[in-house]
Amino acid sequence: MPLRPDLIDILRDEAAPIVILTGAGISKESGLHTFRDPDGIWAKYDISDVATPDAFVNNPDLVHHFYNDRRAALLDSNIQPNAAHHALARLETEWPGDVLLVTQNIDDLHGRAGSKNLIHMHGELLKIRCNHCDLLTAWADDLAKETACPACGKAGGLRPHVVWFGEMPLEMDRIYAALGDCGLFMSIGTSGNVYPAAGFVQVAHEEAGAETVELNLEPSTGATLFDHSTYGPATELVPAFVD
Ligand code: BV8
Repeated sequence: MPLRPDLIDILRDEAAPIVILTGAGISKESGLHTFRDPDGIWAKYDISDVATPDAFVNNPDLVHHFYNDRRAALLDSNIQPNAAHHALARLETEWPGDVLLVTQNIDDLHGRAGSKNLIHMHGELLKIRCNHCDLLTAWADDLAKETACPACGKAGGLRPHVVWFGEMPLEMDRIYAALGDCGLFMSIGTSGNVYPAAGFVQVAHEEAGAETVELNLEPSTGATLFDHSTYGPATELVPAFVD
């Protein structure tokens, strides 16, 4: 069922805490690829070759190449936050209650748009970390080619700061605490295929009794789990929702 405008007014009057989950669809109109659409990243690469801990052990050069290509795409000057990213940054400043933005995206477009209360649950493309000493630092072309960590000196541990399949997503305690206390949960631009993110709607519904809203180009895998849904491009739906 579509979201009733008076529901948002009621939630605003209550200063209801909001948790927003975003996925690759919100960055599509900025020019970045999604994963599971026909022209998506997983149509060109096999997940098991590039996005698992085993892939990095078996072929680190391919994994570095995969993420370096995506860094180059993200750093293209044509790639900028779009109207949906900006609208969510506005929501954070204008909403009377807490707004937590949880993104599965490893791009930096939410941050560039001005969102501050932001969790990158699957990591950040423009950071690199050391498996040996947990050094977390900004990615740099020469650093990625180093074999030794500049902090601990050990070789072979520098890896993209991303959460691969089989690894624990980041800041889960903080995310579940916010889900258990929210009045509104929104899911934007995600196909609902990857857990634990795909299960957040049920946590918000069952533990917090939250209203749940899906904004996406098309019904996601878990579309029936949402109380309300609206379908179309994020650059239209999200500003319309916020403003
Ligand atoms: C974990 C790396 C334990 C970073 C990514 C069975 C077997 C084996 C494993 C599992 C299993 N069941 C569950 C699992 C666990 C597994 C999993 O979910 N597998 C799936 C495939 C079944 N999950 C994990 O391993 C996770 N870790 O579970 O740890 C645990 C247990 C309990 C509690 C906590 C932890 C780790 C998952 C991390 C995966 N990392 N990638 C990278 O290289 O980017 S996943 C990858 O998918 C990306 O990170 C991406 O963010 C994520 C989600 O994809 P979406 O963002 O949804 O993108 P997608 O293309 O799918 O959809 C885009 C949507 O946008 C579409 O619906 C489209 O219609 C829409 N759209 C398009 N254009 C627009 C639009 N919408 C609006 N406007 C538009 N213009």
